[in-house]
Amino acid sequence: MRLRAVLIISAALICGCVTNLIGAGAAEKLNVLFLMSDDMRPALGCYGHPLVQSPNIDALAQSGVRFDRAYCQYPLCNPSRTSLLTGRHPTTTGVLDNTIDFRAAHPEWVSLPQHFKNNGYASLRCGKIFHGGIDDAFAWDQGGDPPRPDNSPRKRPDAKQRVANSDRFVTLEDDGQSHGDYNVADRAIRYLNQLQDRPFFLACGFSKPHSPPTAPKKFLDMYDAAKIKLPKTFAAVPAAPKGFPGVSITRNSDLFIDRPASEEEARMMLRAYYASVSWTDWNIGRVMRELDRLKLREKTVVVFWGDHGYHLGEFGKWAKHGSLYELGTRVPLIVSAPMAKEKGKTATGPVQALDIYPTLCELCGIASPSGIEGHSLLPLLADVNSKWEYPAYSVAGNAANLGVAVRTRRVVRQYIRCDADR
Ligand SMILES: [Ca+2]
Repeated sequence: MRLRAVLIISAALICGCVTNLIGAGAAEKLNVLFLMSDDMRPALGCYGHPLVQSPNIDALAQSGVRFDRAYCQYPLCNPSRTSLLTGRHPTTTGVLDNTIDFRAAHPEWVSLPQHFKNNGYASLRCGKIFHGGIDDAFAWDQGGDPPRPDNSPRKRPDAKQRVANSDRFVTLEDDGQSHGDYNVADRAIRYLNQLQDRPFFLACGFSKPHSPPTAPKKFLDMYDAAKIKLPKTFAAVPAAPKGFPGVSITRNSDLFIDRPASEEEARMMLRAYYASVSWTDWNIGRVMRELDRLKLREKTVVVFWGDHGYHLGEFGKWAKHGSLYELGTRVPLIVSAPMAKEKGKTATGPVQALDIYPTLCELCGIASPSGIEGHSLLPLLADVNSKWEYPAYSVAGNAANLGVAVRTRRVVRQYIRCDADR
């Protein structure tokens, strides 16, 4: 009975929100600019980080709603992205690692960019949106990979190459023009200039700060390794905190693979990660300035999202694989919608990455396809203090051994204690 009452209230709020948010009788379709970053935890100025410089993402937060407790549904690229882009939990998609293409088992599902394409939008991809090598070929008008013949599982990355990339960071010349992420922003800018006559869904995915963290020298120079504090729970090798099962902290598979990290090395890696975050922010700024220059901002919903959390030495762990802790699952999420009443506000209730699918549909006046498991965030965009009773679920592991984390409003204290950035 209580659940029913909540649903009725939510429905009423949603109906009011659409009118209030995008204006009654708005004839013009809103565009979507979906900005993604790979392996960026909320180490950002607007999330209260004391060191990291992220002026462009901070400005975006000022123009919209920052979700302080947003969670990915699985702390790994492919399962997390597949969940968001299909609007379904990983336990529904069955995609629990980086090799599986959801299309193999579910050719009838409609992915988020495909849905916008089907509804008259120009659907454009630049950079990493689906996981590398597993693109949804029919979702895009431009920028997609060619169709794969059989949706077969993707080959696992070469283990030797992974180890070779471990424990190092890459310094670029000038503004980083030689790197793919610079070109991702360039391509997004080109698309924006081509898209004057149709509504667009432009997905722009940066590959950094994924390992190896990479940035031009001037971004590294923004941070002094000697001033970077290691987390209180720093350890040289992965070890579960007292009272938690050993399986809750798995071995490192991106950085410091199978070897201890010294405190000096850890500080240097933190510096490189922060620099890589700042360079990603700078590339995002390039795209946002072009959106403004073309006077498209008032017609465009902008979302910024990171695909999962990231350990930076907490509990001796680096990166994300297998971590259901706050550090592994909490992500940056900002939604900036034109005409939204709430600007520069923070929503504190737990929300899920898979809520983005129905949110974008509703903001753009498109019905969500059947089977979508998230909830539109429109009530929170209209009033960040709206009643929001949905929990956030995250899973890790495989079908035989699946760990589950559930977040509700009641675990706020626990989450603050776990976050070493605060
Ligand atoms: Ca990732």
